[in-house]
Amino acid sequence: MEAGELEAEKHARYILSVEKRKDDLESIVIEHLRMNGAYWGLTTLDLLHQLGALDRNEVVSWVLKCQHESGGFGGNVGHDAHILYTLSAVQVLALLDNLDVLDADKVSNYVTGLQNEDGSFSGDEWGEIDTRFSYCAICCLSLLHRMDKINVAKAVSYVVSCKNLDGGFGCVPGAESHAGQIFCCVGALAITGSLHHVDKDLLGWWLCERQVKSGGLNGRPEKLPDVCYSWWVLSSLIMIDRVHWIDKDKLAKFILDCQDKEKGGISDRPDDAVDIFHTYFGVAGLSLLEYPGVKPVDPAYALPVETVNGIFLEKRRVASSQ
Ligand code: GRG
Repeated sequence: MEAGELEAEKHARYILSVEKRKDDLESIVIEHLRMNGAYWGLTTLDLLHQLGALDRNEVVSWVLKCQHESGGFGGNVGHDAHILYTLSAVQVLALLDNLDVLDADKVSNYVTGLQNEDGSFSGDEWGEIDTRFSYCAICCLSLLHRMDKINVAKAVSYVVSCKNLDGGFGCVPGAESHAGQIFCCVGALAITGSLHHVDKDLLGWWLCERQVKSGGLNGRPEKLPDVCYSWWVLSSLIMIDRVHWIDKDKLAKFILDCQDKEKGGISDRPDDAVDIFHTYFGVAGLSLLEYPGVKPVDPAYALPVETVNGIFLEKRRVASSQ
């Protein structure tokens, strides 16, 4: 793979420009989920070795302004708390090596309060249940070293109850397998050391069938390919050790074909309009493909490997010095 084909600097400049152009359509469209946008944008910058361009203190103080008394975070200042934004806030602070600014017990109490009797998680106080929220809760608590605050056995058994006969997973028991939900379920099982519940050959087969002629991946049968599935499918294949079942060069080419080579940014499919979500998942997909010049990303935590190592190796160091 040729390092020169990825327009790394232009993508970094595009990410920084979305942040600056607050009145532009793209900024307005993501206004209510700015915390997710911050996670996508900052992780992209870091994977491209460009995080230095950013005022870290400004980001950390904005993240803290989005926190509620409950311990959860909103998508922006003054917006309601939700587990989706709470995970993004924790990920952003982890990325900036600033998790210490958080009261980890307060955040974990919010997450713990969202676990239901059957082990599932609600996204917020209104109660919608989805395996996305199981992943968010488990990932968040793991990064905060507070996994003991939930009933892990029940959380795992709920995720397993969403497994289908095709080996995939859906958002609730009986729901259709979808690559995004598969990432959430496999990620939750990987983080909790429960991957033995996955039929790796069966799921690996379903996932590698997501690759279409152009080299891109779709999220379920008969659907169009989309750059974001480079992340959802590939990370899952890596976690179950079946990534060699797809054509990696063809996928890398598909992602590179979705770049705006002039202005930067990556779109869902070639020649479509770019956005920050697809720019992140395109770059993260290339990272999973070990594309030259892109930092390695952890397939379960969706953070740079060096960030994840910093969090878990540091904990081991502190524990062994006590
Ligand atoms: C930390 C990476 C990370 C994620 C946090 C929110 C979340 C956990 C995961 C979301 C997983 C998910 C459901 C992804 C799919 C997103 C998507 C493109 C959905 C589109 O669905 P359809 O049905 O599209 O509109 P298709 O491609 O099926 O036509």
